[in-house]
Amino acid sequence: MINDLAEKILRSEKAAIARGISLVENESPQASVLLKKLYKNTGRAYLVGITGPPGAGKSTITNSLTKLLRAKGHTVGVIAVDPTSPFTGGALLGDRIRMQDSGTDEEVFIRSMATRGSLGGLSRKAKEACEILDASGKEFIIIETVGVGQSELDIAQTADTTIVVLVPESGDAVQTMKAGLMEIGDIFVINKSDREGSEALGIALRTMLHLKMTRESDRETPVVKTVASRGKGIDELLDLILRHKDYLAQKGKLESKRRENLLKQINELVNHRLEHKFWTAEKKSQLDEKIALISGREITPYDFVDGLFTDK
Ligand SMILES: Nc1nc2c(ncn2[C@@H]2O[C@H](COP(=O)(O)OP(=O)(O)O)[C@@H](O)[C@H]2O)c(=O)[nH]1
Ligand SMILES: [Mg+2]
Repeated sequence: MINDLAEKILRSEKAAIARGISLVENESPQASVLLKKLYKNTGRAYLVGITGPPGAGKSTITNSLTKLLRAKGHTVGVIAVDPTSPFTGGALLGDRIRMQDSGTDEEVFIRSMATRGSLGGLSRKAKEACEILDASGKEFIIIETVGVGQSELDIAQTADTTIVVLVPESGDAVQTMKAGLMEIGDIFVINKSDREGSEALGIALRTMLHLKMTRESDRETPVVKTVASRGKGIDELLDLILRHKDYLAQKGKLESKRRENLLKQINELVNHRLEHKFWTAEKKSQLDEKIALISGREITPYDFVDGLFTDK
């Protein structure tokens, strides 16, 4: 059955891709069987991460970018991770694209993943969903995440090219720096540049990026202004993505970036498995039993954990 599903995913059948991602999302034991079968067919897609504050226009940009890539004959997969609006966020994106022209397009696959369990789990699942899309032959995979927490930043960072979307009203550039977005952006987008303040944001951003460049990189991080709702600046954005792709390839950086991501992924898998194995029903009930005493300062958390590790 999984063999059959894998075959269909490799043939890029939409229903099979959807089923595969559901297995991943539900942490079905079959998910890892599937991922193992698909693995040798992955590594071919180019991953683009789009992150930034809620409402910055990430979905609108993803939508326009998808259409543009399709117009140029590329196949596209989209994973929208939106913990801030578990029920509508991603669905809106799907609907919007469906309402336009990608709904019946066999070469586009869009999926939103909401937080059901932990965010950490979500980051792992999003990456696994990307592997499925990759194996299905999508040339470009866009991952949209809200840039507000560590997990979201992790997801964004697994991309080959990470785009940070800012808007004039999202506050000043300093706030962006605090949120850790400055470090992860390969390309910065000032969206809603039809609004006041985009000039000032552009200047502040370029100044900070220039300082960053002189410190650590041989490449100046580009800033592009867009009005995504009118499709303005998206051509330029795609051009910058492709240029970054070339830059990574030429400098041998794509390979090292991906290897680093693999190491991270392996580490996450190990941690996940250890944690799962460690927390037996018995240990969980011990915790339930003792938590009141620990919080009442009668037992220290250190002694309690020592006990968990010595018990057998
Ligand atoms: N004025 C203006 N509105 C925009 C622009 N891009 C997107 N929007 C609107 O901003 C809102 C949030 O966009 P969305 O793509 O859902 O943001 P996300 O939360 O970052 O995914 C929507 O109502 C969009 O139509 C833009 O360039 N200018
Ligand atoms: Mg969105």
